[in-house]
Parts: sequence; C-alpha cells; structure tokens
Amino acid sequence: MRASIFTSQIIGIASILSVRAKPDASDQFPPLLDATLEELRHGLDSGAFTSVDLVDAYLARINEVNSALRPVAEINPDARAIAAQLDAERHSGAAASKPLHGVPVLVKNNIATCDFMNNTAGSYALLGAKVPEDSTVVAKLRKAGAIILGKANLSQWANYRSFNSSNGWSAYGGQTIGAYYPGQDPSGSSSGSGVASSIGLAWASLGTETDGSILSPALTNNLVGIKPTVGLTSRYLVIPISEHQDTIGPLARTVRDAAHLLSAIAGPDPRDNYTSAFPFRNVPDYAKACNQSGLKGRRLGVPRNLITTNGSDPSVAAFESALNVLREAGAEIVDNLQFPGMDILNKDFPNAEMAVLDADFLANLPDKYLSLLVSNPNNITSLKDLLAFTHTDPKEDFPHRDTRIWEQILAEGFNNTSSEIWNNETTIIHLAGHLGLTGALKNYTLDAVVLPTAFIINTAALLGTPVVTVPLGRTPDNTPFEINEFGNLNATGPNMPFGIGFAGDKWSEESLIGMAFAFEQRTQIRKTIKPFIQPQTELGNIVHRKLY
Ligand SMILES: *[C@@H]1O[C@H](CO)[C@@H](O)[C@H](O)[C@H]1NC(C)=O
Ligand SMILES: *[C@@H]1O[C@H](CO)[C@@H](O)[C@H](O)[C@H]1NC(C)=O
Ligand SMILES: *[C@@H]1O[C@H](CO)[C@@H](O)[C@H](O)[C@H]1NC(C)=O
Ligand SMILES: *[C@@H]1O[C@H](CO)[C@@H](O)[C@H](O)[C@H]1NC(C)=O
Ligand SMILES: *[C@@H]1O[C@H](CO)[C@@H](O)[C@H](O)[C@H]1NC(C)=O
Ligand SMILES: *[C@@H]1O[C@H](CO)[C@@H](O)[C@H](O)[C@H]1NC(C)=O
Ligand SMILES: *[C@@H]1O[C@H](CO)[C@@H](O)[C@H](O)[C@H]1NC(C)=O
Ligand SMILES: *[C@@H]1O[C@H](CO)[C@@H](O)[C@H](O)[C@H]1NC(C)=O
Ligand SMILES: *[C@@H]1O[C@H](CO)[C@@H](O)[C@H](O)[C@H]1NC(C)=O
Ligand SMILES: *[C@@H]1O[C@H](CO)[C@@H](O)[C@H](O)[C@H]1NC(C)=O
Ligand SMILES: *[C@@H]1O[C@H](CO)[C@@H](O)[C@H](O)[C@H]1NC(C)=O
Ligand SMILES: CC(=O)N[C@H]1CO[C@H](CO)[C@@H](O)[C@@H]1O
Repeated sequence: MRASIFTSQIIGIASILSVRAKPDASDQFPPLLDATLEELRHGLDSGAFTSVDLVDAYLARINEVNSALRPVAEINPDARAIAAQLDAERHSGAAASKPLHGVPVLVKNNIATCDFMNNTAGSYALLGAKVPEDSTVVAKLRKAGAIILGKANLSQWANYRSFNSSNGWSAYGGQTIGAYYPGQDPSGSSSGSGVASSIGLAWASLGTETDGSILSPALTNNLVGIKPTVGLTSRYLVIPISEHQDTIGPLARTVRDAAHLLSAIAGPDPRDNYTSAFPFRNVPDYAKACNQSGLKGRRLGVPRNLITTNGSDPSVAAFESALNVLREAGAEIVDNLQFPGMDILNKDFPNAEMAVLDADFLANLPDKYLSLLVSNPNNITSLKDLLAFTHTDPKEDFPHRDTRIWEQILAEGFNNTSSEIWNNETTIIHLAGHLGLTGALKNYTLDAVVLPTAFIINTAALLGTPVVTVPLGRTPDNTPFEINEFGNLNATGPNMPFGIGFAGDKWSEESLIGMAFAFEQRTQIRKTIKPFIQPQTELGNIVHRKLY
C-alpha cells in the first residue's frame, strides 16, 4: 500500500496552491473508487484534469494494490502517449462526438489488442503471439475514444482447463484476490475485470461470459454487470470457449456506466456470424434506457424452483425485501413460477451443456483464434498442442492444477457437427427455453424474471439470453469464513457482496437496463459496501503534484 504520510504531505502542500490557482478545482476530482463517466467527462471537459492525469492516477492505484490482489496482468505501455494524444484532440474540439473520449478501460486477458500487449488467456502458451488487428470490441472502444489501459487477469482459459483450479488464477497473471475480505475468492472467470472495476483501477472493464463469467464476478465484487445476448457483441479475436454461449460485456460501478460501455461495443460484425441476428437498425443508446420509471407497469416473474438454497441464505433474504422495492416502483410481481425444464435438465441431462461446450471448444479454438494469429511462437494450432505445452511448461502448474477438461474433450472426440451434439443443443433449448425462461415469459406475458443473480446464470447461459446484475447486499459480519475447494481462498465469509439479476428474452437489454437502473436508484446499495483494501491515490495527488 502507498505510504499514507507521503500522500497527505502532497495533499497538504498542493491544496494551498490549488486554492490560489483554481478555487473549486478539488470539487472536480471525483473519488476514483466510485467515479462515473459523467464525473470523469465533466472533469476532462472543464480542464480540471487531463487524460494523462487520469492514466497516471489509475496506474498509481494499480501499483498500490497489484502485488496484493493481482487484478491486472499487463499495463499498456502506450497508455500515456494515447492519453496525451487524446488530450490534444480534446483541445481541438474533437472529443464531443466520442462518448468515452480519454477514459481508461481495462479488458480481460482473452480479448485481443493489436499493440504491445499480449493476449494469452493467462497461459504462457500464447505469450508473444500476435493478432492481425484489434478484436472488434477493442476497435470499437478505441473508436469511442477509450484508452485501453491494460489487460485484466482471469481464471486461466476462462476456466475451461481444470476441474481443480481456483477462480482468478492464471499462470501468467498469478492469483487474483477480491477486495472485500482477506483472501476473498474473486469469482471468475472475469476476476481481474471485477476486482479492478470494484476498487477503481480504471473507469470500467470488459469481461467475457460463457456461463457466469461476467455475472458472477460482477455480483461478487459489488458491481453492475451486463451479460448481453449472444450476438449483440462480436467475438472476433476473443479467445473462445463456445460460439453458442460466449458473449462480451461490461463490469462497471453503475447501471448507466455499464450501459454506456455496452453501447460502445455492441453491433453487427461480418466476422462473427451470430451478430447477423442483430435486430436493430442502429445500436441502441442503452444509457437512454436509464429511467427512474423503468419498473413502472413491468411484470416480473419469480421462478422459485431455481432458488436452490434455503431462506437463511442472506442473498435470498435480501431478495425477498427487494421484491417490495420492485412493487413500490410500480412493478407487478408474478410469484411462485416454476421452470420445470431446469429440474429435468439437471436430473436427466446433467452433461448436456458440457457436451456442447466441449465440442465447440475443440472446433472453435483453432478455427476462430489460433489459425488467425500472424505470429505464434510456440506453434499452438490445436487443443492437442495446448495440452502438450501445458504438461511440459512448469509455469502452467500442472499437475497441481489438472487439464482434465481438455483430456475429456480429446477422449470424447465429438466435434461440433456430431449428431449427439445437435441432440444436446435441441434438448437444452427445449428444457431451458420452452419449459423455462422463454416459455414463462410467453405464458405469463412477463417483461423479465428476477432472482438473486447466482440462480439465473445457468438458464441464461444455455439460452444465450441477457441478464443485468445490480448490487443487492453483502453477507453479515458474523458469517464464518470457509476455504474454497482448492484450499487457497476464502469462498465465504463476512462482507461478501451479492446481486439481484434481471433476465429477459434475447435483445431485451434496453428494458432490463431500465429496470436495473430504477432498482439501483432506489437502493444505492453499492456505496454501503466497503472494500477492506483499496488504493489511496486520487486525482488531486496527481494534478497537485504537477502544480507543485
Ligand atoms: C508481452 O510479452 C512479451 C514476452 O513475449 C514481453 O516482452 C512484453 O513485455 C509483454 N508485453 C507487455 C505489455 O507486458
Ligand atoms: C481467510 O480469512 C481469515 C480470517 O480473516 C484469514 O485469517 C485467512 O488468512 C484467510 N484465508 C486466506 C486463504 O486468505
Ligand atoms: C452462424 O453459423 C452457424 C454455423 O454455420 C449456424 O449454426 C448459426 O445458425 C449461424 N448464426 C446466425 C445467426 O446466422
Ligand atoms: C421514462 O419512462 C416514462 C414512463 O415510461 C416516460 O414517460 C418518460 O418519458 C421516460 N423518461 C425518459 C427521460 O426517457
Ligand atoms: C441454509 O443455508 C445456509 C447458508 O447457505 C446454510 O448454512 C444452512 O446449513 C442451510 N440450512 C439448511 C437446513 O439447509
Ligand atoms: C463448427 O465449428 C466450426 C469452426 O469454428 C465452424 O466454422 C462451424 O460453423 C461450426 N458448426 C456448427 C454447426 O456449429
Ligand atoms: C515452431 O515452428 C517453427 C517452424 O516450423 C520452428 O522453427 C520453431 O522452432 C517452432 N517453435 C517451437 C517452440 O516449437
Ligand atoms: C488436482 O488434480 C490433479 C490430477 O488429478 C492432482 O494430481 C492434484 O493433486 C490436484 N490438486 C489439488 C490441489 O487438488
Ligand atoms: C467430425 O466428426 C465426424 C465423426 O464424428 C467426422 O466424420 C468429421 O470429419 C469431423 N469433422 C471435423 C471438422 O473434424
Ligand atoms: C449429449 O452428448 C453426449 C456425448 O457427449 C451423448 O452421449 C448424449 O447422448 C447426448 N445427449 C443428448 C440428450 O442427446
Ligand atoms: C408454457 O405453456 C406451455 C403450454 O401450456 C407449457 O407446456 C409449458 O410448460 C409452459 N412453460 C412454463 C415455463 O410455464
Ligand atoms: C502489471 C503487473 O503487475 N503484472 C504482474 C501480474 O502478476 C504476475 C504474476 O504474479 C507478475 O509477474 C506481473 O508483474
């Protein structure tokens, strides 16, 4: 941690200067733990600070905590130069049309950037490999004016390697740890994106989800997360697991900020054919959906059989109170629904999802990523190559962390054109859809379903449908801590955040964001939950140091 005496000396000296220079400048330094896009843009546009200041402040904050928490795997060596260029552009008036102009963002380390940063999914196998261009979502971020500050650590291979690893660990980035309790399991696989956004190491971050990897770290790290409809955001040059389920989305501190980030990355892309189903003429301005009345007149279903825990689970207790908030905001709660298909799926077809993911990974990893590399120093062109590399390089921590998912895939030998896989897909759509989410939305004319987020993740993953999660509460101070299965993190304990999830049909993000916003504005739970560790550097320290 930064030495606090040093910080306070700088504040002490500089605040005198700032009073002389610009009486209200310090009012324009939003605390970086919570700073919103609106606050950052206001400070940048009014000249209270520059994008270079902002990059310097975030880099200092990362340096303060990264050895303890490991959320960041790489820093963009160009970040400061890009910020300087954007500062110059702002002076020439070009910033107005770019919604994220000069604002630093982190991206998960499976989303490729065509610059000096590596894209490795946390493995040494891909270190030094080069992509032909930016991933589509990163190209869009740059077009919107964002600064790619660095790469966020993740559960290695987005958690598609081992049956016995830990959330947030990768060979390349080390073990990510959550900021709300000593040794907190950060959840995964977008672990670094979650921890970094939660304590203000950037404005916001991108994660990816196949089954829970945005929503779970978002709820665990006291954040808003949007898991978009599969096909709303392009997967081009993002290291895949499954074309059926992968999607890229924001982890941010407010619904409005997450909405801004979603609009920046959404839209059709000829290089990802799932985006050809994009139904809108233009990319929606999702921030416009943030409406205090977003819950008014909405019909929200509660599929009780998905809550597979009892009433003493604090997230369930908080959810019961939240239902009253939703009612008071004008929503109609259609309670005691069932998704019978999810019980059948869990009981009779427990391996259906993994059969599809396995077949997809085998086909998609080489075709949609490895074969596109323009430089591939370790000659990794197939899952077989990757397995061999991982078994021989000691940094990959094998066999302490196994490779059983890959061994299973290669032993099964099903590819994505096998009829068995097609049968699994149709079974999933029938059970999770017709006898689950899509059936209930239709049968009861619902706008969405609502649950403690953890319980809706799987249904939405199977169907490729969207979910927005918002902070709902935290575990009480007297919660006993419990070690995770791998034995290196606290899986439960006091002060661990959880969320409420709004789930709807494909392409219903605007409506879900409206509901999430209306809930967030009425409850403002994020700010009541405090991290036990956070960096101390603020914009004032950076700006004032320069004045001095
Ligand atoms: C990317 O990896 C190479 C090693 O192959 C390393 O030299 C370089 O510093 C890495 N880039 C960044 C931005 O860390
Ligand atoms: C879990 O929390 C306990 C109590 O705060 C702490 O002593 C312990 O070091 C933590 N465990 C890990 C693995 O960090
Ligand atoms: C994309 O291509 C796959 C495989 O050819 C196909 O199954 C899928 O339906 C296509 N998606 C769209 C939205 O066209
Ligand atoms: C918010 O929603 C209400 C009710 O649907 C609508 O009348 C109002 O115009 C909306 N406000 C904004 C700012 O979009
Ligand atoms: C209820 O859930 C809590 C928290 O998950 C757990 O500690 C407790 O053992 C459960 N009780 C029963 C009766 O299942
Ligand atoms: C199978 O995977 C290949 C390689 O990514 C892809 O081109 C093809 O469209 C996929 N087919 C199906 C039916 O998913
Ligand atoms: C990769 O392949 C190239 C060309 O065949 C070869 O020169 C190089 O030694 C290989 N690298 C590794 C690490 O096997
Ligand atoms: C993980 O699995 C491997 C292979 O099954 C085993 O050798 C290793 O001991 C396991 N590690 C842990 C920490 O359980
Ligand atoms: C897929 O598997 C079938 C047999 O299961 C085989 O005939 C076919 O060639 C395989 N296709 C690819 C692209 O590997
Ligand atoms: C799912 O795929 C597996 C192969 O991984 C196959 O054995 C099984 O029959 C399939 N299940 C269904 C419901 O088709
Ligand atoms: C919706 O209605 C259909 C037809 O009555 C029924 O088969 C299905 O189970 C219902 N789905 C849900 C989730 O209620
Ligand atoms: C930017 C940064 O701090 N990267 C670190 C991430 O974690 C690995 C493993 O602990 C370090 O080697 C990197 O320096």
